[in-house]
Amino acid sequence: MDNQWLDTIESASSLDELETIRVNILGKKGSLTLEFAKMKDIANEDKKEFAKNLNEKKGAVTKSLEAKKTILMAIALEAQLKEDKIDVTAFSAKIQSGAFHPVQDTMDRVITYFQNLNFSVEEGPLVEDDFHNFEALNLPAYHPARDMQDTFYTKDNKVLRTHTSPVQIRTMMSQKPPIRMIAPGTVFRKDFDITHTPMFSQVEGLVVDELGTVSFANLKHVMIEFLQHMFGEVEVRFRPSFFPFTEPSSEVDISCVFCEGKGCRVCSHTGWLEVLGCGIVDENVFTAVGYKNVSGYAFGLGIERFAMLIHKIGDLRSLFESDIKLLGQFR
Ligand code: 2NM
Repeated sequence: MDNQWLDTIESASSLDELETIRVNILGKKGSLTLEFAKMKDIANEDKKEFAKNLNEKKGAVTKSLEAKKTILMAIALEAQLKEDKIDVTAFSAKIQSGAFHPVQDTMDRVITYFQNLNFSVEEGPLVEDDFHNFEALNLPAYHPARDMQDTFYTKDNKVLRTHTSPVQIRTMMSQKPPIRMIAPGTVFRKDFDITHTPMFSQVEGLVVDELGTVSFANLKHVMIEFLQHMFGEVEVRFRPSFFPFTEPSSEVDISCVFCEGKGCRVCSHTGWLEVLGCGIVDENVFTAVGYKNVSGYAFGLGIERFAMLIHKIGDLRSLFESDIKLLGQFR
């Protein structure tokens, strides 16, 4: 087919040039468009043949334009990719990324660990009444153990909870056994020195099931697995202790994470660090919440202490100063 336009299209060496060619052929005043305008001068009996011929040419031109465009685009892309090579050694603007606060990070890790063991996460009020914070926990009025808790009182004789145990009381009073729960949250004690802040974070846990099904051996196993998850390959030891709400009770130590048990200033040259308290729930607690024929274990720990041991932070105060320079180190 005699089609001079095809040669012109074939000669295009860039997309811009091809577009100019397209307009020159198919635009309002394009050469092919003008050919169509000649139709009116063609004798009626020749019109059909003329139109058929032009349409064929137009079809070939359109196809050729498309084909050429595809080729030129591929060439342009190739050229751009060569041009756009990234210099990975070039300096770039510093990006400031955020970090979780070590207390929040530690809290999240403890919560996630117990959620994966099917413990529910329960919450309760920060301002508590005497019953939930003390009475139901086997700490009757004038019990000497109440002095252990340096309590903040409100004017209407409520307390800022001194532990999260009132959440366990509320959960037991609103749910039937079995219970597998943790209570994470803020607690308050009138205690302010180099190792104590009046506000801090705790996680306490509680498991209750039919009488005889929950043992101290179960508690030991869960505590050992948990502590080795949090601190790595540490030794764990249980010392007999006392809490009003558990009997028997135990304090739990891990081998010192600073000196690996050899003895250093942090562990007072004992090789051991105390990290949590636990025990078998005292029958008086179950009586207070109306539970019968059950047994259970409970445990409690301070999140700031955990965070300090995990991140090797020497001074408790640095966890409360919100100093970005310091917190940025715990990314
Ligand atoms: C601890 C240590 C030992 C504890 C006991 C209870 C409850 F409500 F079940 F009686 N909740 N938490 C407990 C036991 C807490 O913290 C050092």
